[in-house]
Amino acid sequence: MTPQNPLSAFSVTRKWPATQPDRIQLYSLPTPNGVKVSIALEEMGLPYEAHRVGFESNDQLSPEFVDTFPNNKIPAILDPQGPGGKPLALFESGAILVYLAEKSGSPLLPADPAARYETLQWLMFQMGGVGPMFGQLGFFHKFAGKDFEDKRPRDRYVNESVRLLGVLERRLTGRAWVMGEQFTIADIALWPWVRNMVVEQGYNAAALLGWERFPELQRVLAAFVARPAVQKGLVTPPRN
Ligand SMILES: N[C@@H](CCC(=O)N[C@@H](CS)C(=O)NCC(=O)O)C(=O)O
Repeated sequence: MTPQNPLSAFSVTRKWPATQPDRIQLYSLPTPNGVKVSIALEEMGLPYEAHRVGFESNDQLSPEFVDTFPNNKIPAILDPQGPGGKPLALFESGAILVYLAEKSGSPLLPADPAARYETLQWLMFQMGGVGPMFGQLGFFHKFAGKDFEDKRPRDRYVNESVRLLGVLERRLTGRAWVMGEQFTIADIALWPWVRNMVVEQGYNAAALLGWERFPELQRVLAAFVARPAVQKGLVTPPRN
C-alpha cells in the first residue's frame, strides 16, 4: 500500500495535483508579488514545484484555492515539511519570504539581530508602503482608472510613489543593496515592484515618475535583474 500523501488534506491539491509532493508547492503567476517567492526559492536553492494560478479564469477565486488560502491572492505555498515535520500552507509574500529564509537558514535574512530587524523593517516598508501605493498608481495610470477625468487620485499616488522612490534612492546611495553588501529578502521584495513601475510591459510609468532622477535605483535594479536566480524567478511559473 502506498503511504498517504499528507498534502491531499489540502483542497488546493485537488485542482493543482502535486506531482512531487515532497517539494514545496508554489501557487503563483509572474506578477510583482508572485515573483518574490519564485526568486526567493531560486536564490535559496530550495526544491519546489510551481503551479500556475490563472487570473484569466479566476483560479484564485476557485473553492479549492480559497479553502486553503482564504485571501484569494497569489503568491501562496504549501510546504510538506513545515515546522514539526507537518505540512504548512502560507499566503502573504512577506510572511513566505521570512519563512523560507528561516527554514533554509539563508543569509538572505541576516542572523545578526540588528541586521535582521532592519531587514524586516525594509521588508515591511515594501509590504505596507511600496506594494499598496505602487499598485494604486498602476490602477490609475495603466488600468481602469486611467480613463477617469479627475486626475487627483492618480496624482496622489504619483506623489506618494515618488516619495517612496526617493526614500529608497537615499538608502541605496553608497550601498550595493538595501542592507549594504548583503543581498536580502528586502531586495527580493522591493526590486520586482520598482521594476514593474518602469518596464513597458509593467505599469510603464518611468516618464510619469521622472525615473531619470533616480540613478541609484537604476543601478541596483540593473544588478538585480542580472542575477540568474532573478531571471528564472521572473518567468516562474510561465505567464501563459
Ligand atoms: N499582500 C499580498 C498581496 C498579494 C496580491 O495582491 N496578489 C495579486 C497579484 S500581484 C493577486 O493575487 N491578485 C488577484 C486578485 O486580486 O484577484 C502579498 O504580498 O502576498
